[in-house]
Amino acid sequence: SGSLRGSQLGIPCWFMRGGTSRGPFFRRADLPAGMDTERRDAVLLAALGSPHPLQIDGLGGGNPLTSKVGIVDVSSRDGVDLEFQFAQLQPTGDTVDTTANCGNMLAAVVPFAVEAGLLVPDSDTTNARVLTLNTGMVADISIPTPAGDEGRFVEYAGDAGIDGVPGTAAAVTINFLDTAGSVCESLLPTGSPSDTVELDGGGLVRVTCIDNGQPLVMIRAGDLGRTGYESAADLNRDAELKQSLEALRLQCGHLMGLGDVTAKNYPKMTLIAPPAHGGTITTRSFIPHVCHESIGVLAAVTAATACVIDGTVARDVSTVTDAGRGGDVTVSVEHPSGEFTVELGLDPQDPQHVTKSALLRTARLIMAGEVFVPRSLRSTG
Ligand code: NQM
Repeated sequence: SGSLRGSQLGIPCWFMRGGTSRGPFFRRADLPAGMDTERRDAVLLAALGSPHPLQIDGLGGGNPLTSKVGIVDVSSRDGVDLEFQFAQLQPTGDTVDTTANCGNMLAAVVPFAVEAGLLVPDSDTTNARVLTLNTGMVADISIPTPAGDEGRFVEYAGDAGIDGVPGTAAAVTINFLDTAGSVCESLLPTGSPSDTVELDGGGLVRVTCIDNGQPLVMIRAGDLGRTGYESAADLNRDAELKQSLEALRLQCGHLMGLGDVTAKNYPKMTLIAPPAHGGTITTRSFIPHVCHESIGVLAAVTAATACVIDGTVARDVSTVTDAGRGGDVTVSVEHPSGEFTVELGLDPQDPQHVTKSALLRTARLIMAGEVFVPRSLRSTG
């Protein structure tokens, strides 16, 4: 669907911030027929203006965090309200990757669904169960939907703050059910909580390969001659570090059963160090070639999970104590612009087993209308 304007096709689009990410959201039915992925990808690349470092001809913001797309539809599956497909584009690449998760864009899914008429709120709080099609992950999400003069609406204003976003906004609460092994086969895809791998310049380094919603390779920053407290900008200028991380990433991709990850956006390379501001652990997350200004949602869940598992490189670096284990554990994951709090639910019978996680995000509708792409991309049905 969409409107024609000369050589351009307008597609209904809601431009949203979800957590510390931003991008256009679409109803699945508004995109090319049958989700013909080639045509869909051409539409998404045109909408964002990729590839171009500034994405000058589209909606992208010149950073992987602002090169994201959400596609949403109601679900006909039992117990599921909405289906979400996340697409990661790149400023300078022409790839559209729908294989991994994004918990930040996920935070905008329920607000979007209300805005776009996919979900009609009937009480002050709207709860929805969202299936992320990328990996089959399920989350229960709630947002405030108070009654106004013209019916219920999404309340974006509130007093919840998340580091990496200015000001405060209404809380979007996200409860993940089991997220172990999203893109990987299991939580610890190498079969071990830590592995020793080779550095490109020679020498060995201990890493933890883990996936509790996002595949990560965790490394003690000190083992690479860094502190882990550097700014994202400083790390982004550190070409030598980036080269070592990329060599490790390609090696670990194979160890994690992911094959050749050259063109993949994961695993995310995560430098860790003891907390510096009263949190549980410090992180610097590469996604995977650019250092994140904060940390991804599922990257934070996965990093937090590593803090409670014996034998990981994170366990000893973190301040999680045995005393706190057995029930729920609160992990404060420090990152370049603050911290990210994750509540982990542990199996009382097996405190090494994380069964669920909860966290808070915010979201906002920035613009609603049509995004224009070349008419030649119109579906022929
Ligand atoms: O890990 C960036 C983000 C993300 C992904 C990335 C995310 C997540 O901050 O759930 O949210 O890791 O590429 O949006």
